[in-house]
Amino acid sequence: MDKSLAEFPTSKGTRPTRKAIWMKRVALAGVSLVGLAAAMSATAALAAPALVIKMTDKPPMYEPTKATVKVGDTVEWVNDAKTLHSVTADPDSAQKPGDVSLPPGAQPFDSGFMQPGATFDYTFKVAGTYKYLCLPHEKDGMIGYLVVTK
Ligand SMILES: [Cu+2]
Repeated sequence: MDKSLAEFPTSKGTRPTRKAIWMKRVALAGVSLVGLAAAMSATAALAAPALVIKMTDKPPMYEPTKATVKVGDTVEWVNDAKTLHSVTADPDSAQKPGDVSLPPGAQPFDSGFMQPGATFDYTFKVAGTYKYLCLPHEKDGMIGYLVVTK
């Protein structure tokens, strides 16, 4: 009798099915775009102002007080005096309502305090009548008028 029984291993190597969990880590590389705008400083050719307005001390006033320019013109104010002056076309800065007025759609502007010899340039883009004042001399009636035509 052939006892040589080929015993097949009945025990199956049961391997528990393991789900391999694949964790994908997506590294998000932050792409930073370097703006070139900072490096691009446009140096526009300085055009001569269409009008120069002087600021004087005695009495404190703009000379000329009233003038007319065109849209696109640049007006230059010059502190031709020995004290501080300003070109203030901002209604919020007026002590007395009405001392500053701007045409509809015009943005307020303000030179801030100008030292003797300082200049301030502004290019008008909106037509209409501008009434502006000098911060130190509003009480003295230092108010200017500009009519900007199209
Ligand atoms: Cu002034």
